[in-house]
Order: sequence, then C-alpha cells, then structure tokens
Amino acid sequence: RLLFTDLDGSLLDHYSYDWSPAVPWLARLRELGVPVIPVTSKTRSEIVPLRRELGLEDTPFIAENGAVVGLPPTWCHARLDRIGPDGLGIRTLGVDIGFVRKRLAVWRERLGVRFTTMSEMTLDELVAFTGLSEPEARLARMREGSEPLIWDDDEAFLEGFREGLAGDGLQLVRGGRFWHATGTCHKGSAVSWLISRSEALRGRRPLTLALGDGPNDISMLEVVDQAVVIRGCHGLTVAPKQPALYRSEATGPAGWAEGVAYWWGRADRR
Ligand code: 2M8
Ligand code: MG
Ligand code: MG
Repeated sequence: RLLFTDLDGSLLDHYSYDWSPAVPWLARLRELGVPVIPVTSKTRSEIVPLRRELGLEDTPFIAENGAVVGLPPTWCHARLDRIGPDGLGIRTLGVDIGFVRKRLAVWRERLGVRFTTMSEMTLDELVAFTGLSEPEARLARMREGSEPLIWDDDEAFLEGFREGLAGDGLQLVRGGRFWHATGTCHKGSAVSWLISRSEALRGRRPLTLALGDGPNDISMLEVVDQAVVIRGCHGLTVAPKQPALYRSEATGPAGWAEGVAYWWGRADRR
C-alpha cells in the first residue's frame, strides 16, 4: 500500500501548520510499513526538514506540484537515478524555474495584467501573508520548478493569461493561498510516475490512497484507487472523477485522520 498526501490544509492545519491530530495514524502507518508520501506545492528545501519532523525520512516526496520528486535509497533505481551526497535521489519532471519566471514577465507585459510573484514579495510580506516563520519563508522561496503568485487583477483576465502560458507549455494551478505557475506536470502525473516506479521495483501494483483539500489535488485524487477530499477553507467545488471518494467532516489534520480511518481503519475495507 501507498498513501499520498497534500500537506497544507490536509496533513497540516491551513493556519497553524500543526499536525498533532494525525500523529496516531502516522505512527500506525509507520508500524505497518506503509509509506506516507507528501505531495505538495512546497519546495524540496521546505520538505527535507519537515519530513524529518513528521518521521517520514524513509519515504519519497513530491515537491512543487509534481515538478520535483525525492527518492530515498530504497526507491532509487541504480542505473536511472542520480543520487546526491545526502543519499536522496532527485528526479525533476518539470521545467526550469528561470524559464517559468521569464515567461510570467513576458505575459504580464503583453496582456497588461497585475499579479505579484512570490519572488517579488519581501520576506516580511511573505511571512505576513502565509503565517510561515522567517526561516520557513526563506525555504519556500527556494523554488526549482514552480512560481507561486497572487492575482491582483480581475478574475476575468485569468483565462487569457492561462492561454498565453499554455502556448509556452506552462499552466496555472490553484493552491491554498497562491496560484502556482508550473510546467505541464501536475500532482497526478508525478503520483502516477511514483506508482509505476513502485511497481517496477517491487513487482506488483500497490493499493493507493490520496488525500487533499485544494483544486491542485484533483489530478492526484483521480489517479489513485481510493481518495479523500478534506473539508477546507477554500471549498473544493469541482468534483474529482473518482468513484471511491470520501469527503471528510473535519478540516485539516483531523479530517486527514478521519479519511485514513474511513478507508483503512477496518480490515474489511482493505
Ligand atoms: C504555497 O503553497 C500553498 C499550498 O497549497 C498555497 O498555495 O497556499 C507554497 O509557496 C509553499 O511553498 C508554501 O510553503 C506555502 C505556505 O503557505 O504556500
Ligand atoms: Mg492543500
Ligand atoms: Mg498543497
């Protein structure tokens, strides 16, 4: 079995980033040997210390909405992956951040639309807007394949902006507080890639569960066997194409624990 999870608003509380209601399930899944795989908008630099705190240092992770995949040694393919000095294999499935930023500037100029990218915000502004601490905000700015932005213009102009970016092979996905400009990979494509990797390494297809609260989670909720929409502050209005879907009553990490218990809490549901 494999469990894929969004972080902000799902495993972590949207406001406080606390995960204590999920701790008993994290411990249980660890005992059972079920990898809990973060799939997030966060950067690799943010995830590396966070997964240590969460006790997830042996499991893979997907950063920046599918642009970056981190693989611990047991998930690496000796011939295919380049393994870093920290023992972590890194796969980039997206496009270079320099290209993303360049094209954002071009379309802003051409269409005359207004938005603020994360790299244009001061550290103080970012801290105030996200509630992250200053050191955490620094790590959030170390982007490799996606740029978060705040739309300061009429929603009606979003469509034209989207079309412009699409011509460059870029897309815009909605996270919690930000829009994220990335390549054509998304959470779903990166999750599918990891499922295939697991199958190649272990010789059989795992049973998969995914949990998320935002529009950028829909693609991953659709490629797994079982899914949970966590009740959120931004309200997921689009329904994922997923017959095995549970919607939690509780929000954040309490909803996360509720969703895991719904699918995997009783032996007859496995
Ligand atoms: C951004 O991601 C969240 C999650 O969906 C959002 O869009 O609101 C990212 O920039 C991430 O790197 C950062 O940690 C987070 C902080 O709230 O915001
Ligand atoms: Mg979220
Ligand atoms: Mg997220």
